Amino acid sequence: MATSKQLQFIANDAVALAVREGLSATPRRLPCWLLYDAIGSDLFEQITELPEYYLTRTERGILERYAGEILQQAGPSLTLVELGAGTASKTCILIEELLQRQSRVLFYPIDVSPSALDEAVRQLGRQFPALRVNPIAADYTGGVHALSRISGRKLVLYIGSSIGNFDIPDAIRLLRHIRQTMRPGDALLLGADFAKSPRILLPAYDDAQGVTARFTRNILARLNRELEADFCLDLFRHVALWNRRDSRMEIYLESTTSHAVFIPALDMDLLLEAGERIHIENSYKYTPGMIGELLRQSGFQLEQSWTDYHKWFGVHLARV
Ligand code: AVI
Repeated sequence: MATSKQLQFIANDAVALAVREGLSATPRRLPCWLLYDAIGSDLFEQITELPEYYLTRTERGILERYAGEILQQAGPSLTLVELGAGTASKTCILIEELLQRQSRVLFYPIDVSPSALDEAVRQLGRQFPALRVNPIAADYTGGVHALSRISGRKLVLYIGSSIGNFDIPDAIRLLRHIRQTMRPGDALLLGADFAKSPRILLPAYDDAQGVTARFTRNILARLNRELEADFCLDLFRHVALWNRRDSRMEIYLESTTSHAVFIPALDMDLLLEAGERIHIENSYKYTPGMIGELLRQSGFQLEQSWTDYHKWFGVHLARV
């Protein structure tokens, strides 16, 4: 049990602030970045390998098939930068192709997780001795800031459809911010999921093995670990819905019964009704028109797009 002084300290940090704000709101919500503690990041890695979660392997397929064309289009003498790089597992495809074109390649993976960056440095160092990796541990704001200090012609990678977890105005804000750090000749490579039938989308976010449900419920387990909350995970159902009007998957945790929860670090009592939902995440699914518009409103010009056979996923090259 933490002392009251420790609890006070915890209550001041970003997690506590976000939880207090989100769980006091109507309807209740939690920000999706809270999903990614060490356990959540591990569960997300498992999601990317699920048969229903087509996104990762489809994007990987596009990169494998079109790496040469993408780099040709991006231009000569590139420095690679990746936002939200994680372990940079898909980026290897571009690095391998780039090393055939340039004798010297510099790669700046940017991520909040120092352990993911360590893993990236280790793996890439083993696989590509000629590659120079300069990891930057930072969140989006700090990471985008770091971008402006990188010299040379940049290819900025923002792949994995992470942009889809931002609401449209926030996505535009983030892309504008990225754009401000780029110079003429630099390029952005954006990976984004396309809108498709809910028959494909719903299982991708509610898989048969229940890994995605565990990933979502881990957000409450995190609050139990970090804020000493007493959420009973079995009282929450993972709900994945397709919102056709807004072109997004919506993820919720639904309380199956009316019950109370106490969060000591926030001195906060919650009374949840049976059927009440806590919104956890949106995952936008774009049409080609939405992508062009998103980039245009962010000050980019869409130059070329690559997709897979089913047109399920797109990788887009844009310039300032
Ligand atoms: C990280 N992000 C692109 C994932 C997505 O598909 O929106 C997060 C995720 N949530 C549930 N499954 C995967």
